[in-house]
Amino acid sequence: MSHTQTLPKSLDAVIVGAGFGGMYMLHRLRGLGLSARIIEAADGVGGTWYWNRYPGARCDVESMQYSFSFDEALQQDWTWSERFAAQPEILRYANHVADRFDLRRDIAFETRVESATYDEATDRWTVRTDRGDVVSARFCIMATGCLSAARLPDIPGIGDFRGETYHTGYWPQQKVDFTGKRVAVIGTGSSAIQAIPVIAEEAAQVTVFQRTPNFSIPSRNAPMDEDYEQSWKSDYAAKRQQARAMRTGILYGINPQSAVEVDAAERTAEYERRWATGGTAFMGAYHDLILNKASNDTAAEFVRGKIRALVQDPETAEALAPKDHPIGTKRICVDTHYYETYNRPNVTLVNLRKHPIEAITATGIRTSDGEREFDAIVFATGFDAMTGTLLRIDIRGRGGRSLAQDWEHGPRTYLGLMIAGYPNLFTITGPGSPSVLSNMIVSIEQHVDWITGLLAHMQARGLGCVEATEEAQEAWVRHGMEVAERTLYPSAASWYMGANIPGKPRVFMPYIGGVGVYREKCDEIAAQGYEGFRLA
Ligand code: FAD
Ligand code: N01
Repeated sequence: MSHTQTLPKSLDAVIVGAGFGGMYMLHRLRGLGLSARIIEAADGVGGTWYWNRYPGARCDVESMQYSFSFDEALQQDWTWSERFAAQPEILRYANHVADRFDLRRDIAFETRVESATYDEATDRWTVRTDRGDVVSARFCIMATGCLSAARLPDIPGIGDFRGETYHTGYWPQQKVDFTGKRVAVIGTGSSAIQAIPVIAEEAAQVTVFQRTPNFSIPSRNAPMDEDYEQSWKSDYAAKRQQARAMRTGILYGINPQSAVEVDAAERTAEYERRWATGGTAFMGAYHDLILNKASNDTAAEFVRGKIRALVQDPETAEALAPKDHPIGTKRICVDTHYYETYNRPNVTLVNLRKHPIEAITATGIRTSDGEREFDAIVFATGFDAMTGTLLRIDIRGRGGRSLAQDWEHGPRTYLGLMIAGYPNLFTITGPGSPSVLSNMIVSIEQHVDWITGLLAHMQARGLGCVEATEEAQEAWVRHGMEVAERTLYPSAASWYMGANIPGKPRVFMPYIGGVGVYREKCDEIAAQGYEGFRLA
């Protein structure tokens, strides 16, 4: 379905977003015999992997795990070319899924949902789009993504620059050619850390504007090893099952020991081993790295030592070595030659802690130590995460209450799946669920399967309305906060805490209890007749 075809006036379900979440939801709703359409702002499927086409964009969950598990033939047929897949390959995979399951005929592309309003009299949602569609649906499923509201910083003069500007999260479809150009990169989060080494190979000069350094682990990416691929494919069902029980939904070894229980030599050997293996499994070196500051310090110091060894200029190395947050409490980055890139003659780091940005000008960027001229500026400045995309839609629940007001002091959900006062509205990987702390395809499948189970339960009993109770929601929000406070996470000014957006409430948004534990909780609630939900 393209945007030129009109959306039906009435449907069982509207799904917003055609990333992995929306696509799988559509597939499952069809299985229930429900009429459903996806409404998607982009002109293609893939969500994150459609929008984030910046150089170096790549997954940091291994390809064998960052893929759908719901269809055995799909997981057997698809072949990944690298240990960690790059964005173009993941986008091809998303398109393959759309074609294989014939999803496109039910997707309205290039159409943005502007509002969703619940009507108590009819028990239905009215969804309005920027193309003037008005669709009535019993269920409204937000598969809008946690990292899909890209954000430009509030830097004075940002509109004055006359050269090229890019945001990593809205990268053009055509290749951007930086050959011979002077390029500024603002930001040093995961996106920047992936993009900088690749841009530096092409551009004449790259100047990185860093406010806060991040910890990054080498990916050790490599072409897919056929034996490794086979070891997964021959045992996919069991391996997926094990992954679903893990804290992050990723199957890797987590050492049950505490980092402070072992002696320094043993600890260093373990960190060296994980550093050599590469990837986020580094954080599994000891089970308590995110729980105990003393343990965390040992891992953080190990990585700082690596940075000092990799970066030749001592002042640059020191500026790149994070000291303001425990390792892992901001999303750990995974790179290919990031730190080494600063040894190139065409790459310069500007430490904004010493010399803050004062303004963007017509020709460049002015900091407190002077102005530098550029041909292009890359904003790798991140997202209004978890709540941003939802709150860009005017969502109205019972009695006209607005989600923006209800979440004024931070998001409140039951299980990250539903919101009290908003019947029949679901949020896939919403705040209050493990979501961004996990392999998100595992979390997406779990949410979609759970919602499908609930809708089947309702169908079987002739029920038309489900809503989270205020009491269940309050208890879940409290539990989420208690669990977060037992960890080191709240001590970092991260986007998990809303800290990257001026004025955003500082609340730890995802659920840190673990993917396996959370799944059990959701299943238990379902088994008890959907405890905490009102069904009618
Ligand atoms: P998305 O893929 O974000 O899709 C949401 C869709 O909703 C988008 O297409 C958007 O256009 C659409 N949409 C939003 N609002 C509206 C609206 N109002 N109207 C119409 N359409 C709308 N996760 C991992 O687990 N491992 C990784 O290695 C990893 N790497 C990442 C790298 C990058 C650069 C980024 C940004 C994220 C990464 N993630 C990673 C997280 C990633 O977002 C998820 O893995 C997953 O792709 C999310 O799928 P989704 O369907 O939930 O959301
Ligand atoms: O965004 P970020 P991202 N002046 O918010 C800086 C996923 N992802 O797009 O920390 C100067 O992490 C900001 O500085 P500071 C992953 O979940 C995964 O990189 O606020 N600088 C920071 O350095 C990730 O966590 C992969 O001081 C400013 C940067 O911009 C999430 O997406 C790859 C500024 C933003 O970093 C977001 O990552 C890519 C200003 N005014 C993304 N404003 C994988 O590899 C902001 N910054 C899996």
